Amino acid sequence: MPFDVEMHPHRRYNPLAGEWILVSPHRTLRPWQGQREDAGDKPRPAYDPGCYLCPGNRRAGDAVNPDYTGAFVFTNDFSALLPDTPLEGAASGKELFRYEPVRGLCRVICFSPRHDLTLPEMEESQIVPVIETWADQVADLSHEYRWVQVFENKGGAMGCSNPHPHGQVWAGDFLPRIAEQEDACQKAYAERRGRLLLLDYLDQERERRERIVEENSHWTLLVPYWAVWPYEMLLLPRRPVGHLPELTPDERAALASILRKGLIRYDNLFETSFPYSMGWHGDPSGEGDRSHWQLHAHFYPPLLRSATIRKFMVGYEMLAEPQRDLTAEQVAQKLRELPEEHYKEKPTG
Ligand code: H2U
Ligand code: ZN
Repeated sequence: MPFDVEMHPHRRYNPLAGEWILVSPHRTLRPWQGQREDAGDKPRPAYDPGCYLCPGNRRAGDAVNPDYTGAFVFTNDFSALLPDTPLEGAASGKELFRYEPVRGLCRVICFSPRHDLTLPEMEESQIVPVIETWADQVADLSHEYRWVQVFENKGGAMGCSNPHPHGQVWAGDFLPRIAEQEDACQKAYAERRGRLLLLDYLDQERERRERIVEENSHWTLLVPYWAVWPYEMLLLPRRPVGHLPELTPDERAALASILRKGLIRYDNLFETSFPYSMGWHGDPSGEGDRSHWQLHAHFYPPLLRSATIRKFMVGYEMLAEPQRDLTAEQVAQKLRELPEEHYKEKPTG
């Protein structure tokens, strides 16, 4: 029997990060057992007096949230990065004990005053202000900081402490490891080919149509060929865009739409509020040519087989390299076949 990617173990290359992953599709030939047990998603009140993100409530220290109505941003009361780290007196350490001081800041972004909503349950018109806020934060912080990481950590499975819809932004004066890898890979590709890595990739995905989950006139949402997490997705604008502030009003509206649709598919997969970490990668700020960067968002959900059965990155993955069973093509098909309407909107009885 000749080699078949749908049947035989192989490695796939991630050209964006410059990493390999192991794919073992023969392990999924056993029948699909997508059981649907209760993940403990309880209905929540629109306002929770004990929530530190709800309007009017007290946070750590003495801060009190205003009676905000749209998106609301505040400085993280427990920031991992600080703007005033002393630089004087810092050496660079010895060869085997290197360090560098870092400066930065962390903010929390509430997506809505409503405690009971999540992005896929919000209207497109309510998601647009979230996108505006992301873009404004990047525009504001990239003057001072080299890497501005906008992200959302959703669900207890991802260690998120509060179900109130919110994300974060961390800005720092250094290029973190993943940003550095993506920068180097995109730069090398652009130098070699004179084109953008992710736009070339997108063109070929749009021809093959094996891994695309959702598309509109400005955006494509797909399961990347090199996905590591079972239901990982990559979201790309179709024209060259460096970072969120460059998006036109039309592109922002189309983004709200595709985000909502894609996240509804996620929720519908196991009929649960689907946990994930998602975040934006745009061009790093600072001097130098940045034209090799293409804006994109990654979605990394931990769930594997049901609302409670997650993939663990352990053993071989921690010690050798990431591995998956389901292929990216199988997953994209599964996501495409799901209903477009949110499962909570289904008429009951
Ligand atoms: P999670 O997405 O990890 O749940 O983060 C919520 C953030 O809110 C977390 O980074 C911050 C935590 O530091 N926080 C405050 O800034 N003020 C508070 O009163 C509680 C939590
Ligand atoms: Zn709340």
